[in-house]
Amino acid sequence: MKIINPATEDVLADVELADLAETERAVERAREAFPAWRDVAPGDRARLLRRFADLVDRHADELAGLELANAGHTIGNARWEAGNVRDVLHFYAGAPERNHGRQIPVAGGVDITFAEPLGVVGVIVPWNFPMVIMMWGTAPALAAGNTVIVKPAEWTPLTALRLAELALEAGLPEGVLQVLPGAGEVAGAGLVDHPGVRKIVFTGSTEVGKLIAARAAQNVKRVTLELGGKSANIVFADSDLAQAAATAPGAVFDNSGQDCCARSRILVQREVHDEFLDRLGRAVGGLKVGDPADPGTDLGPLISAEHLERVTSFVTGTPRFQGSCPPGRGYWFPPTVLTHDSLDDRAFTEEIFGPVVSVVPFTDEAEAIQIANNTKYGLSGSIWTRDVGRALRVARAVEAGNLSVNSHSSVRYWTPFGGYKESGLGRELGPDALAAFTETKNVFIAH
Ligand code: TXE
Repeated sequence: MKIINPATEDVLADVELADLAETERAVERAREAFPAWRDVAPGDRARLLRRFADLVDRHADELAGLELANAGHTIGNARWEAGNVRDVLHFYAGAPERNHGRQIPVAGGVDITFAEPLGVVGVIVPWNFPMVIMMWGTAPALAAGNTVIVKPAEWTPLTALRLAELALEAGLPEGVLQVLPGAGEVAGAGLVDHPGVRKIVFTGSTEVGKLIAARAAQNVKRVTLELGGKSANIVFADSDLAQAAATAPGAVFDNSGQDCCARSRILVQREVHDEFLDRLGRAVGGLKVGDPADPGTDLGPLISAEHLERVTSFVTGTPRFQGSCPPGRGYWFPPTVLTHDSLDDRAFTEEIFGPVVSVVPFTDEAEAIQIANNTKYGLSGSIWTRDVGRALRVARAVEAGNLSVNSHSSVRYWTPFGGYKESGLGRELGPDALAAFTETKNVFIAH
């Protein structure tokens, strides 16, 4: 398959897609590599992961350049992402020696629990944050002693392929981490259906996530799902409005809105609604869309012509504000602000996954919570207020996995990340992610 630079439409590479037979061979290799990897001494496994992290660090510019070219990420974002991949590896490199079970008091013997690896784990990755999302699933899985097959998104396999090479260079044994470029319905579904794959970590659309959960259920395969979002950014009248308006664009337009955490519904208390909109309009007007390699660029292109068409289909009337974007080659879409007469508008209810944000008014706290929760999704959200009691009340009432108060920051590799409702199942990152890659075994020894 031709791999395209979304900013220029140039062909970057031609990558062969795995068929079902190749997928099965990858599973066989991962199964063969598993027993030896499981039995690597914890300290040695930790050292290998740290060496892998160091190589990522040494190749950070190269990896950032690949992500920039293949996914259209701005250079600032792509560098942050390479750093995140390194940090996630270092964080979970600390896990093998701490992945211990428990000894529970019983009569007549000793009772011990073990945290055992599952076996082969399939990590199915979307195109929006290719290397970061790959590593969120891969690092804890490897640290726990599993072998991993990564299925990158069709459009964006380049960083994943390079990371697999670096893993080998770091000394991870052959077969421990494989990257299998392929179509979702072939290689992806092949991993989901294969009884030898014991767990699937999937990030992508809610639609495909449901399909995967249903298919995985056929052999009671473990799944972690990170799916779509339509998160609320709730701005109360008592907030620092200048700060709320200045940061709102970044919270939805970062990565050109191709972010499952995008705060794509801004709910603003009525008395400050018009002032907020004015400020937001000015902030949006100042955003620069264009060459992702230019450090002054705020938004790069969308991932593909197909996705550009989908995003465009959501903007039917006249937007409240719209920025500009480059003409000519590349999949560009300008940052766009919508207001709505009806909260049933498709653009207000569905995940657009592009640089489009909706602004609607609310009257009081109860209405803000009601609108925020009136969605099948529940991934993230922000609350802007100076009243700490209100901040906590609203944070507890909003049905979402990752909330921030007077901030839009919701992703740290050492804190848990994941969604309520149809935004997902299970949590990634943080201290508990390892448990998602182990099976608890209980052994009783009579004496
Ligand atoms: O995702 P898919 P797409 C949302 C976003 C976007 C929409 C469609 O709204 O516009 O989904 O994106 C693999 N069995 N998100 O079509 O299809 C596929 O090859 C196994 C939100 O790209 O879900 C790819 O590797 N695997 C999101 C991965 O699943 C299958 C990120 C994701 O693709 C498969 C991406 C199958 N039957 C899109 N079908 C987020 N939450 O971050 C596809 N795949």
